[in-house]
Amino acid sequence: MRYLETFSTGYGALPPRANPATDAARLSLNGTWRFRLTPTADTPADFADPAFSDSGWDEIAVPSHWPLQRRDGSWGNPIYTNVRYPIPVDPPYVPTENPTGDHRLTFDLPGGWPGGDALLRFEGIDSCGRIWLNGTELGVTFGSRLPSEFAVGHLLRPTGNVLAVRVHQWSAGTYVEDQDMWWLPGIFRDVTLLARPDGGLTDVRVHAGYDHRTGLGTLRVDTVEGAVLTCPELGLSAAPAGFAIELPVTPWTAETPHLYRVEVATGAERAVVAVGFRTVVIEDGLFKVNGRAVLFRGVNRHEFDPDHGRVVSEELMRTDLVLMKQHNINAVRASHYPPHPRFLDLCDELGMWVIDECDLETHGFGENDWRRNPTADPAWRDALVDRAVRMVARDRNHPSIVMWSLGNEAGVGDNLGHMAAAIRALDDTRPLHYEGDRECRHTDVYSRMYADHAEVELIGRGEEPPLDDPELDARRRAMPFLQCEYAHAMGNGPGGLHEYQQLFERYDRLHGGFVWEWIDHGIRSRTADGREFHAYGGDFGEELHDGNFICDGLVFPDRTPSPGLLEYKKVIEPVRITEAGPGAFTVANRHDFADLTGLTLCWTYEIGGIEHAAGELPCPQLAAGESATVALPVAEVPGAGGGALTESAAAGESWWTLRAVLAADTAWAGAGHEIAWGQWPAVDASVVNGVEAAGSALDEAEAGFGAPRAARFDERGRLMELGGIGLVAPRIDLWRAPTDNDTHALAAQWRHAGLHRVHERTIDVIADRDALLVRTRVAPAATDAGLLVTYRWSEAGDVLRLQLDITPDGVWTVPLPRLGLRLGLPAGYDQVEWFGRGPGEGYADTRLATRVGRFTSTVDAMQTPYVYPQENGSRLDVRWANVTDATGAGLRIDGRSPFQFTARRWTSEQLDAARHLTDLVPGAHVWVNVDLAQHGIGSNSCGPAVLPGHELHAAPAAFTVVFTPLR
Ligand code: IPT
Repeated sequence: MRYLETFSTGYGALPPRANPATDAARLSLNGTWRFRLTPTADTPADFADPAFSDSGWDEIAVPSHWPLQRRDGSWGNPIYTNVRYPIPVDPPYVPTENPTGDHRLTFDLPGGWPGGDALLRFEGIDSCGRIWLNGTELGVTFGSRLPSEFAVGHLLRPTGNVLAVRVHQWSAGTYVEDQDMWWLPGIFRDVTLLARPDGGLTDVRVHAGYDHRTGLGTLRVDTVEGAVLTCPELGLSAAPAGFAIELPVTPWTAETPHLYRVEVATGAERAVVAVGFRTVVIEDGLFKVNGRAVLFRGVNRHEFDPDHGRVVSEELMRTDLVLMKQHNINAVRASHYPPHPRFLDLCDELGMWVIDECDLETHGFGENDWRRNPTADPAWRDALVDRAVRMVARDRNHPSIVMWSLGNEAGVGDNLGHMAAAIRALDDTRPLHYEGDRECRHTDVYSRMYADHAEVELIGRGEEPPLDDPELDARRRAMPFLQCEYAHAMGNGPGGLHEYQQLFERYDRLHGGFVWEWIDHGIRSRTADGREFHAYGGDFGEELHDGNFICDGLVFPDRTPSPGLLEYKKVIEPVRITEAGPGAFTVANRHDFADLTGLTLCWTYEIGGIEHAAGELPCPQLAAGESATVALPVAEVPGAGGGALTESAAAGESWWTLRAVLAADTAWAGAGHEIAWGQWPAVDASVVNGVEAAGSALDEAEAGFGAPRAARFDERGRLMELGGIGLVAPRIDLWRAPTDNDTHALAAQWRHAGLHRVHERTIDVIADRDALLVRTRVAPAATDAGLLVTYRWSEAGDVLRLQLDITPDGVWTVPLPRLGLRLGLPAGYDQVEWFGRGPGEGYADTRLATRVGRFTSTVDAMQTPYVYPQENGSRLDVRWANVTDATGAGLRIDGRSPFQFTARRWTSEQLDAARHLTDLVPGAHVWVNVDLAQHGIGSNSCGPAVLPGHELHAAPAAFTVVFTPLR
């Protein structure tokens, strides 16, 4: 059997270990290497010979994935499949067509390089590498996201060393690396040469526990005999390693990531390890750190760079963590493989709970009824245990890691038990996670993915349906619960986050979850005419692919936060600020550990969206879990006292907004960064608001319908012009470009019902002194379901009022995407100002991050650039909106009740037809939707559909809008 088609662990590598930063010499071998791509695995390995001439070869960057190094496809292309293997399922065999990248580097040792032992360390080769140094074979490595080290001291020369690495895209390892991501071969993580001084530190194993009852930490560092520990901050000076030392410490938590720099030294080598003291236990069915239950406000993070794939720079890793911290995220599941080791250092430093997951997924065997699943096949046992051991040996010194995960979607089988036993033998201080086994045979926590709200609630109550085996059932029922994946963040969404969070906060057993997922893996590409877009599955001509399912993150490929991330930030905010009766508000500290030192409260009082008064208040100093009621600064706000209707309030809705911001810079955000906020009306919004004001002005002006003045209608009663602006007449609109969460099934129902092609039949047009009455029936072909619509137009001067009455006719069996009006304005009307929710988009079940205020934007800026074009950009609870040109001329739209507003340069049908953002071409109009409502969003692309309260169904509706030309 060829070496790449064996169930083995590879050969030649040294036992795994941690790789702490030490003062021993090291040489990065990253850089420009020579490269040759061959179509099969069997080209003679001539290049391993130092005498071989690679002068005719191309150059390649290491680390890299070769298909992304040449974007013309000449080095192959990325392939995206979610579950299915892109190769026949025939383990351990792989196709004869097996792109094989030969990598070659000639290097000299730097001056002063010590003789003696040295290691060559590869942090990651995808999927199988065979390695030679100076003509001698070192071995073969599997485990793409795991390190391998080889002893090379005896082979090194001062100059002209030749390192040759053959990398196969497909190998036996492919069968256990079926994660939902691009298939991308290459030496994609660092390559380093490490000098190993005689008498140096071979491995360093840190144990650092914390007893919350005594405030004492326990430190033990296991390493080579004779090593000593020094840490001035802990008062340690040359203390012998290998013994437990008890001493008072500041503990480490993700919220308060206190690290001690401990030097571990022998005469020959010194390392500095970042030590965080914390103890993780499962107690009383709760997941506790340092004695307190923790709530995961987490995300699943794949490593991704839109240009380089899974080659991620340290800068990008920090960017990810800083963005997460800035958005109140406190936990990362390393989905679905151990991340680049630097990432974990940064998690220790910035504070993040981490689930470190083994590089194991065999999801595609599920397509074949799990026949020959590696998890259950004894032939794979050693290879899988090897993966688990390499993960733990590399990562166990990190305080940020609070759980080990056996892998993802690998079915069930005995090998999981062998992995679990191996992990426990190496580290019994962290609970084990694996979602794929409902019986939780090998785990310490109960984990699910995409369980809907109802199931999560049952589990919260401990009332989940029993397992067949009563013993296993009792065991599982005593476990803490988490959702290792939930709230599928594909495209517009996820909806329903708030409802999940309410459950997580209500039931102690629920420890929160990890949104799927952090980033859209769109690959930056260009159209033939040079316009940039992000590619997804199918864009590279793959014979099998899963389309844009690869774009399901909270940040866009360029790491711009999506509205979903802003919503998540608000939903999980660790401080909650709410109204507490007249003149007061409550601040609740929902951290698990941190107090509120370091936060300031900023307040504003706005009338009609315009700041009337503002100031700062000290934040009450609350311990985790405490809350306090604070008086509003009413005295500082002229006219805000007491909730009575005052003169200033009568000028428009008045709102209090209270924001908790950082008082000083932190490692991840500057002073002033907003953590949490609350907002509420100062007086009953229904009593006083701009809507009423506008409506009554019209009423007072004795609306009528006489000789057409500012408005011009055609013979069918369609509004063609207002105040000199030519319009595409307002008409009833039911369609939205389906979102990813509207799913193929729902969108198919909508299309089947014909909601994207409704026609409007004029029943009659009656003009009298008071009004122009237009009655129509709106309906698609082939169905008897329709809507009976009455438009009642009345005018006062320039002001035009429309009262709409809508009554369903026939039998409606599908929810409506939207219900409202669509009109077209000439393209120059592209500036928007509104009073309502903003600044960003919102939908019925994704509305928490929006606040009431007055906002200005442009039609272009109001589009949300989801990688796959779909409904986006709606603004909620809009009282009025001005759509104008650069001079301020245009149209004002007032709603008698708040409406949902969308403006874009293309129609919903064009948006629906587009496959990439570059397909969207501005036309002659700005299309405005004034909606009574839209159907909610949900997360049904891989999770629950829209919750019943956020569905939109055909029902009798009435709606009044007022149009005013602006000049
Ligand atoms: C789940 C996978 O674990 C994850 O990798 C990703 O594919 C996600 O789905 C969907 O984006 S598995 C699914 C069958 C629930």
